[in-house]
Amino acid sequence: MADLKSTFLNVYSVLKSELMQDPAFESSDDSLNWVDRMLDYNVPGGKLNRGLSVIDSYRLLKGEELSEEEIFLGSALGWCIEWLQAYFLVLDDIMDNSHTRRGQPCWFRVPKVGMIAVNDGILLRNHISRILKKHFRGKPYYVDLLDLFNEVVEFQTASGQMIDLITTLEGEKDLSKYTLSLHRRIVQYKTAYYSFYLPVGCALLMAGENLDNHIEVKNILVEMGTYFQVQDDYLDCFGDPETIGKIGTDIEDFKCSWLVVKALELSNEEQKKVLYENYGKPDRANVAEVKALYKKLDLQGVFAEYESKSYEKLVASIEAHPSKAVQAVLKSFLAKIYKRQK
Ligand code: GPP
Ligand code: MG
Ligand code: MG
Ligand code: MG
Repeated sequence: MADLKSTFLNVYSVLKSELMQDPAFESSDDSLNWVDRMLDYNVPGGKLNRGLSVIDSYRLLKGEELSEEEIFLGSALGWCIEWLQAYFLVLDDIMDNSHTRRGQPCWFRVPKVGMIAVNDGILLRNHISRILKKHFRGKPYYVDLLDLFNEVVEFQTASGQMIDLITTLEGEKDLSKYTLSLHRRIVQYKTAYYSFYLPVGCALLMAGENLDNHIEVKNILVEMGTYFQVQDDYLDCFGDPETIGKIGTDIEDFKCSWLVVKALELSNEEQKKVLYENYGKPDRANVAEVKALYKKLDLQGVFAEYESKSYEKLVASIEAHPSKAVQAVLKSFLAKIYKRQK
């Protein structure tokens, strides 16, 4: 595993230098330095789960060890997902007015970056197309790969992000709209497709599969992605910022988080009043009131219950799948996120 990770990291350096020598743009020293720094700051510093899982899944689907060429291609695709993640996070942090990410200031908060980060997001997105073109143009699954990245996943994520954002609009803030079904809709679209379906979809395409034949796999992965975003919502409030590398902003931002939905479900009239008066305000004191109520309602216990129930359900639907190779792919994903602290 450590070896796979170092191979994977080597591929990052290869892709980065290819992008910096892209003949479609005559770069200067200044632009090279900017791109170099921007990429190192935003692309490789995460857990790399999404990226590494492409190679893992590809190997499991193939049922034998991969050749060097296959490892390179699987890694390149894995990096495309990490690039996509970097693109989303750079922009998400601006939209969520966040402060830190992966243990450092959000890119737009770095001196002299500011709103150049918006253009960097666009560049990161374009890098993906450049990588795909350079390494996959000749493959029979190239068109399906482009379709998967562009039309399916990017469109769905941006649509999910849109609902996540418009529910928090000033003047339209309304806690009574925050239900489990709205939460589900948001997180499926903004997180599950790109974080869970995309890596496996890439591996399936590399293994020569037709994605239309794997709807059940997609459903299970979307379910897993939903569970993953519930964990993210939980960690936003109850996680250790040192460990998760970011400081939560969901309460201040009036987000339709799983925690506020559960709190609304469990509150009596008086407690609801506390939520209505304090949720979505920037002051520390308001945030503290909300957090105290979450603790009083034992949302930690409610989450622990949800976590084990989701796990059992996911294992049951994975074990119902006819292919042992697919089961192995899905189980390895689940093992990576079950009870995660970051
Ligand atoms: C995670 O939401 C969702 C994304 C990162 C998708 C962003 C999509 C765009 C089109 C920009 P989050 O805000 O809860 O994540 P975090 O807690 O990591 O900030
Ligand atoms: Mg967000
Ligand atoms: Mg965010
Ligand atoms: Mg979050």
